[in-house]
Amino acid sequence: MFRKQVLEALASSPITGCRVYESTGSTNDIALDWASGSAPDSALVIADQQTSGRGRLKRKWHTNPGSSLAFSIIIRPKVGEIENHVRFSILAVIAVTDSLLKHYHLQAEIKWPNDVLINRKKVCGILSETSWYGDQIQAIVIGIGINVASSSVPPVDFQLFPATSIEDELGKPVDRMEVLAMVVNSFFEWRKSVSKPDIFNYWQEHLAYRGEPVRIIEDGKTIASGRLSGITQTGELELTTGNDAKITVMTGDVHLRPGG
Ligand code: BT5
Repeated sequence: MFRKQVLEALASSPITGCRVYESTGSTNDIALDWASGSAPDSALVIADQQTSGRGRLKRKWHTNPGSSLAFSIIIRPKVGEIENHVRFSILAVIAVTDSLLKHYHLQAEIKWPNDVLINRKKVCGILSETSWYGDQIQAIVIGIGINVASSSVPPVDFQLFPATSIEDELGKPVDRMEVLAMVVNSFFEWRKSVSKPDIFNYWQEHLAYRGEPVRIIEDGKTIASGRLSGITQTGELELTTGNDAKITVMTGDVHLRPGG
């Protein structure tokens, strides 16, 4: 049933190959393994349930059956994309945000670097991983987890940051497969702009907490604080500190939190 629904939803998308699981450990693990072999560019791995879904830095990602989307897109970057390979996770966060804004008119925002929030609660997380063959990129795997129905939201003690689902925010049922098709199609549309500044403009315009006080946490300690002023053209977060100095923060083991 799940397989049939997925294949129907993706029938007119640019997906070139698809592995569908009722339940698996992590779609990123399957995709990385497939990418080390014969996976074509634009292949996709999806599961109804993940038993060891992964977040960044060994954190866990919760995927309940029948209520979430958990999928990984495999990209074999072409000339012009290789030098911009780090931007593929930005394409994913934009694809999700844009779909929620345009189709459901939800106030979706991007929490740097690549979470999607609705009403300041996390609805989607992205885990991008690159596999290398020597110094050549073999593939980029972009894992996307989206909470669609209410039952996809993990228990409060599992949440690092308040979480929500599309249905909770919309107040009505949503077709999971419609969300899948929209996000996948949007991702491939945005892929055409991977080398253009448009993606940074979009990222910046939809950035959560812009102009507001934030703290940057690393290993549980505040390493920087200030007003969030934006994103640089290389994707670093820019803060303005109390004495009007600008500081930038690189993606890494850092967490953004509201508050002065
Ligand atoms: C992420 O990590 O947000 C990236 C999540 C990527 C998940 C996708 S699903 C398909 C693919 N296959 C995988 O195995 N992974 C990818 P991070 O920023 O580290 O956030 C992880 C934290 O979010 C956890 O420590 C929890 O506190 C919280 N969390 C876990 N599951 C959640 C959920 N369903 N909704 C909201 N928050 C969640």
